[in-house]
Amino acid sequence: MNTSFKTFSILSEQFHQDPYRYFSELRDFDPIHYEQNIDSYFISRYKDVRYVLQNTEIFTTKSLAKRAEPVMRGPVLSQMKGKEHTAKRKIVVKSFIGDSLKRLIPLIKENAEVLLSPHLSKGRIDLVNDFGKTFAVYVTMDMLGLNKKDHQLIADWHSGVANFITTIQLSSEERSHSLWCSEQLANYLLPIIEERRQNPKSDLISILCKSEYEGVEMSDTNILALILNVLLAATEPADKTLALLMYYLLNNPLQMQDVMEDRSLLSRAIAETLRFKPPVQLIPRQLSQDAKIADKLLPKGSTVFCMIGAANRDPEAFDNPDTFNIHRPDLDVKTAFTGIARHVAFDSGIHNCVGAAFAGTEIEVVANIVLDQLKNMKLEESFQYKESGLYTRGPVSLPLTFDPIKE
Ligand code: 2IO
Repeated sequence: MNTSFKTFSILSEQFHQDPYRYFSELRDFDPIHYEQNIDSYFISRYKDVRYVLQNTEIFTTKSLAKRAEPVMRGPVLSQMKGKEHTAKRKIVVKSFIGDSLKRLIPLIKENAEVLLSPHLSKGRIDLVNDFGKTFAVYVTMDMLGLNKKDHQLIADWHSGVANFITTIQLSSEERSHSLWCSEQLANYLLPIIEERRQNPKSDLISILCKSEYEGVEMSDTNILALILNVLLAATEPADKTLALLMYYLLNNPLQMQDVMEDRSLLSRAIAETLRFKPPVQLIPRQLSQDAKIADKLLPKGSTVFCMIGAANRDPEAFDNPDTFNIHRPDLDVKTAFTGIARHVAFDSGIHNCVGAAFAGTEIEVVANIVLDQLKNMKLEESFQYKESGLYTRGPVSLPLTFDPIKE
């Protein structure tokens, strides 16, 4: 890349095929990479990414007004500021930690078992398309208190909405499809919000309906936006994380053996997967004033994208960053699923992921079930591994073979 900097583009097919090939040169020679056709800067060094994420007054989340609000139909948590942000974040986060999280564990288990069982006699499963994607939707629907008979509808609408947020250059057809999906979700969810206002249960939609901000209940629009926010943020990265975890364990048989012998290592393996291959690769911010990043002056209003994958592979932050190593001493499993983690897969400022602890638990529960039930699990022989996505990124498929269980 060295010689062809001027023409290098993050939007090129080569970059999309394997962004990780370019990260070290980006960090070394072009750490604030300007992408002309979308008038945006791409930040790749760990210390610059941390600096941007931690200074939300300068590097604001206003970027989401265009990127998310049209399909979220209102403000999502990460767009909020000050008192409102603190209060509403507290309401949402409660559903993802402590007793609420404990109550979700049996549901996560049941979903994993129900969705795996039809495949057990076959000896083959595509962990992404036969399992992971539906599993992610099921778990999110349970936490929201939605009826899983509608999972296919929700999955299809969710993917249209996700596409809006995670596509860097959207065609006008894609845009209108995403807006249509968002409208279908609104039509589906608004009557449920009304119903939960009358008959609240213990699910997250009911909690949002009952909660008050500044002494009044939230409006339908605000509740809807938070539901869509959770639907997207809980669903989109889950199948990717599970597939990445299994792929890198299968590729590192000694580490797989360690995990099989001591399942308490699984949370280290998940944390290392999030460092090594974060499913959310980009976090956008917008400058509220002229500001310097690594001595480069960027004008007020600029859009910057923090490159999470590149930051997590920065040798300034991690030893041997390009090695997948669940035993790495610079991985602190106690903080790995919190906003103060060393890796930046969950953001690292006030907007850090509210679902981080939940995500760690969800993946640990489902991975344990997969490892227990798919005996002698291997990657299918002819399989060519491929990832896709610039914003959220994960394996396109993960066909596995295993010893079938006789019916
Ligand atoms: C929903 C991109 C999957 C979030 C987003 C518009 C805001 C926020 C994120 C993550 C992951 C999604 N941003 N979750 O990057 O809630």
